[in-house]
Amino acid sequence: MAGNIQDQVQQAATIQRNQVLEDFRWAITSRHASLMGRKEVFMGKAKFGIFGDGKELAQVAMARAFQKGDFRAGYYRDQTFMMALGELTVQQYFAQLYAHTNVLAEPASAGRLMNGHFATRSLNEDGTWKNLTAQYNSAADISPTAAQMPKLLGLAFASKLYRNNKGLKDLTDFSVHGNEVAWGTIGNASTSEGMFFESLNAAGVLQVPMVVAVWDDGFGISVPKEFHTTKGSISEALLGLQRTDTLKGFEILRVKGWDYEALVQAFATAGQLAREEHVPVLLHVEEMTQPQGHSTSGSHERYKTQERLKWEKDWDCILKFREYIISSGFATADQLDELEAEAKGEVKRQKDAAWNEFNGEIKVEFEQALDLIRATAEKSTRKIALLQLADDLKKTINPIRKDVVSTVRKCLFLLRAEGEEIKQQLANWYEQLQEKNQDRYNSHLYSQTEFSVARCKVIPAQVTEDSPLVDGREILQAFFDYTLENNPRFFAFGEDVGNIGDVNQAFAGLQAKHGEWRVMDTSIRECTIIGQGIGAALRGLRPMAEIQYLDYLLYGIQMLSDDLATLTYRTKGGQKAPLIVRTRGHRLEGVWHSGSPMGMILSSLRGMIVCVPRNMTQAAGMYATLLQSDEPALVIECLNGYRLKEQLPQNMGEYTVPMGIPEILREGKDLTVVTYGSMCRIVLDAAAELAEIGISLEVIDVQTLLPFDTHGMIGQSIQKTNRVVFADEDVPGGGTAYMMQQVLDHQEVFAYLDAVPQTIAAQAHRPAYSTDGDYFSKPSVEDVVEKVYQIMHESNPKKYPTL
Ligand SMILES: Cc1ncc(C[n+]2csc(CCOP(=O)(O)OP(=O)(O)O)c2C)c(N)n1
Repeated sequence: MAGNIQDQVQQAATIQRNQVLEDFRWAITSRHASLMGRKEVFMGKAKFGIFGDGKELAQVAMARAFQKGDFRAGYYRDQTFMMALGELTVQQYFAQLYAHTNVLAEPASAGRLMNGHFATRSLNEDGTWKNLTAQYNSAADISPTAAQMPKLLGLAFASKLYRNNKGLKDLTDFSVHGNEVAWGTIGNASTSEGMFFESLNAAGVLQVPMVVAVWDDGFGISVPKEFHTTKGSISEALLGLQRTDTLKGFEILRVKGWDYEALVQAFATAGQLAREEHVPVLLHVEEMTQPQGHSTSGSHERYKTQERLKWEKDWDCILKFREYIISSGFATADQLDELEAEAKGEVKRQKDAAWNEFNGEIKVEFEQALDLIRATAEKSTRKIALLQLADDLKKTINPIRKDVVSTVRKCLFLLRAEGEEIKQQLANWYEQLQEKNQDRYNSHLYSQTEFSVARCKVIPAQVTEDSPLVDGREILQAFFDYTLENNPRFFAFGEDVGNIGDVNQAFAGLQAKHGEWRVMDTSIRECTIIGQGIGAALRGLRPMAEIQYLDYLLYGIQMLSDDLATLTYRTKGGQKAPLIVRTRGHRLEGVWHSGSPMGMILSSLRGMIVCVPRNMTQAAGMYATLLQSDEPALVIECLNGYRLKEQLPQNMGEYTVPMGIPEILREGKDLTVVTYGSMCRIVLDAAAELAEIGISLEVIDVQTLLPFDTHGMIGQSIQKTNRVVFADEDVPGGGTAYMMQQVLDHQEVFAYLDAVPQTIAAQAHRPAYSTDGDYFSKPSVEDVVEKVYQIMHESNPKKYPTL
């Protein structure tokens, strides 16, 4: 079958002389960038290097098949591809190697990622989208092996939606009739990861335009491919995915990494098939090499045999390319030598320019610091010590910002007892520098544009006495119905979301009403459900990915943590993926359906919004806020809340719930209980019981854990009550510890506390089954009553005698 398709594209892939020489120029340019890059690391000018040598030829071929609007999701070997596309200059390549923090010098990550992590910028500075169909696009790389695969699926899936969902036809900045191909690259060893198989299976089911090129150099660092892959060959192992005349599946192609004509042919074939017919393609590129070994961390002579090392030299793709060019009569050896010399000179020139620009910025700060320290020393009683610090700094070879800042801080520490007039200049300079460094190293964890959740309009829910009482799930159903009607970019998908409208029926009837391209079922694959959402969101859509139960978020949390939560930060605002992940948890039944692993979530998802609505009215308002913003979010609905009655707001779909603003559910004066989610009802019940014996609880629902109480409302409450308890259903030291830390660190409450702040949490083990299991595992009304009473007893044992 592959043969027929290859014949069809023969015409398109006819090799031209100028094309060949252009490809040779990129291949050899990239090779010299790798060779010089390694030297820079060994000279101490960069910390670590990982390069694309040995993989050049396939990448120039891939670049030929790649079109505007297409997306790449790949890994650290792809420099040649990025250069050949014109999306990476050699100077930018070296700027990343040095960790240049200027986004103009290093547009992929502004120095935040180690070298070989590629990305194009999808956003203008103000956070608005660029026209993605007018540019070549690369998703922002991450280091975990195979983690590019789930979002690759989503990037390809977006084309499917753009082609089939008629409501998206006006979004011409994102797609031209779904013609865009998502191109993935992955090392042969990394195909052993579960997410690789999960992504491939999903792509085969969904029939999305995804081309996966496996760069096979026979090893994964030191481990040979026989240890990685069944039959030692990923294309052999995956033959069952091959489509047939009657069954849909993958097209599987094999090609040698040194065979230029075959590579051009194979990539053209793969691209055409994926683009026109939305057939996924696996392109196994074998017999690649790694001339300098895996990375600067070690040498491959340690684990490759002499024969293998010799083979790699003899079959080096650039050597073979030269032979091909000469034997085909496209150029002579002398002409190629000349081309190579030119390319090498250009790499050196751009490398030096990158270094001078990187180093030049630091040099300015370095000189300023030295001048200021010396000037300050002249006025100071600590003159000798200060001059010594300046001298030490001066002697540093290739000084970096850390050397400068660390010295200045030592100086300011020495100057602590000196008058303002002596240290002010240095201190002011340091303060300004720290602002710049904050922007260089610590900014953009969250959106800094007008699409940030902080800027969303707050519109209260309109509920009157006449508002009907309905099941919680119907509130959500009304919200989703409204949003599907009014926001064509919005779609929802997950296990059982489509036909039955999710296991709790918040989408019941909505697939029938709005169509199969808006409300969809997926197979059971949490990791790629997240990736599918990330990829679609990277292409301008507003996906809502459902994880059926919070306990199963673990399967998807790696993608959320490594990819989604870091996206804005690691591109310094160059890309966004406003994915909403919807799930449900906290309390129901047993070990895998009652979890509330908030500590895990809070530690791993900084960079995302985390909402914990206490009921479905709040949840719908939060979704409305999130859909106005461009921030990725996790919303955890209460598993036991879908059948509880709530009043249906009149302005459904329009009202919003602000992020980071707690709500006081009950006012009180003796003690503040800070909580969220299902625990709100328990704490309110406890408050009612305690009120009967004269203890007045103030109950605060934090509503969102990230961001957390941005206006300091909890601190204000503690100023009034002087006592506080943090309560949730996580293990001890999980979500409650986080809430306590946030309040103690940021709200200056210590002076107002009359009692030790305390926590109420679940047991450390997973919850036992059934109602009794729940009672003895999770916090109960009695637990809250007794804990609060104990605190009051300690304040006033006479009034509140021992229980
Ligand atoms: C999840 C994960 N595990 C381990 C690593 C460390 N690591 C980086 S590259 C690599 C080998 C990858 O080999 P392969 O996929 O064949 O790609 P190659 O480097 O040979 O191109 C390993 C183990 C990692 N980055 N991520």
